Amino acid sequence: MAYDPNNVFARILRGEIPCSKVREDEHTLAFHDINPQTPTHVLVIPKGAYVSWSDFAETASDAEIAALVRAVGVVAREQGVAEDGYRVLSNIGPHGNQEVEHLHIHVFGGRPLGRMVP
Ligand code: DGP
Repeated sequence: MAYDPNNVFARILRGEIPCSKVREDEHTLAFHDINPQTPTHVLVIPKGAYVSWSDFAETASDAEIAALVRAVGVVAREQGVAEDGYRVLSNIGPHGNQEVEHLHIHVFGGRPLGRMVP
């Protein structure tokens, strides 16, 4: 799928839309979801223009991939959910109900999350 440079997360990255920032490094940005589903609901995104995990896995540098993985773990720790546990989720493509076509990882926590279906 082609990357749309005007998707909402691209606009957040360019500073055209505000966000409630949690952390940032050279390759990633983390911010609170506008419509939180759990007490902690943070989105972690790469700064590069990737729609899906496949795009990311096949074209991102090792440094970008490492930064995204690290950012998720750091966010969980810094948001105080690492000890009790949390859930990491990416919705990809139409079957995954991806709403924003810039790769993002949801970090959910702050309460028991139950079993995920499916
Ligand atoms: P999904 O693509 O279905 O994985 O979910 C996209 C998420 O992005 C959804 O939980 C709501 C969130 N979202 C959409 N627009 C904005 C926005 O402008 N700001 C923030 N912080 N979150 C947004």
